Amino acid sequence: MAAHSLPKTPVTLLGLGAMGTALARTWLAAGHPLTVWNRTAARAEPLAAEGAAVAATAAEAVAASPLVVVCLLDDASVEAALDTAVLTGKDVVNLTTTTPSQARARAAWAEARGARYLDGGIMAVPPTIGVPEAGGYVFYSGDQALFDTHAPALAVPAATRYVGTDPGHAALHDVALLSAMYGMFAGTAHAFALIREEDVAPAALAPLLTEWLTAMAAPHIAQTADRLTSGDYTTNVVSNLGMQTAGTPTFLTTAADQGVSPELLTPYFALMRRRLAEGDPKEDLTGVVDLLLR
Ligand code: FVH
Repeated sequence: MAAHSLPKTPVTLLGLGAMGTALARTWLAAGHPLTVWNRTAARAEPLAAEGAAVAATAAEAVAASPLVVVCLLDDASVEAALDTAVLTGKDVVNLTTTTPSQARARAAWAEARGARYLDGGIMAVPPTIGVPEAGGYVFYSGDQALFDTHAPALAVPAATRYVGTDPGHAALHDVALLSAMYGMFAGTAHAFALIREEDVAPAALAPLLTEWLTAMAAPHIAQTADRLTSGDYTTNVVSNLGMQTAGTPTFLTTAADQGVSPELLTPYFALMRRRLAEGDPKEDLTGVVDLLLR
């Protein structure tokens, strides 16, 4: 039998919020028998019309399929939903955003109930689910045999990236990337605030910001990783810590002159000053990473 005509793995999905509904539609479109459950039953109605079986309870939904995907609000809602379900022999894939320690505890919790467990961190938003060209993907970590068994079904909504057997590592990667994203959002908020009262259109600044951040990001990230690996923070430094710290009053004074709060910049500048006081002015900014670990 050709691979494309093999029977598709039945999937149970708990959670029909914005993300769960997007996931559900991709499995239905790919021909997977799909059973869904949602706390608020009305949210399942459109999917029933599209071919999903709707379970009355989470326990009934879990019983319906070997592969149980959970996409709920938070870890507490996962525990509430799975509380009375029989997990023995099930493959549980939890795509709910949690902390790494919650993911590890949830893995132990599921395994103690006889399930295999895989955790996931979704690096996509609902409109990009089922749209491969949008570039979204899901980090997975935990039981590798489960991942290997269900890789084709898991790849239906978005590309997959397996990051190891530690069930906390998908969440760790997810939170690391999103934390970096919020730092970038903070910088762009400050930049837009600086021009807000001037005769500079936000739409004119936007492409300049995009171009600059894109040009800076790749070399900065790669060099930081190389220096953290080698422990050498001073060789071939282009813009050193001493020079950059000396420049910080320019940014703070400009913010004050523009009537902009410096509160998004000052934490990072304080770390630069501390590193300069304790370290070597010829370093780059990598030493800030070490300061954060104290
Ligand atoms: N939407 C996004 O942009 C992001 C993209 C990255 C990944 N996140 C995470 O995905 C999880 C689900 O997010 P969502 O967008 O589907 O969230 P909501 O639309 O708010 O739906 C929440 C669902 O959770 C159910 N729920 C909440 N509390 C409970 C509970 N105590 N017991 C059972 N179910 C619960 C809720 O049910 P209802 O309110 O419809 O009855 C929804 O099904 C999330 O971890 C994101 O961080 C999304």
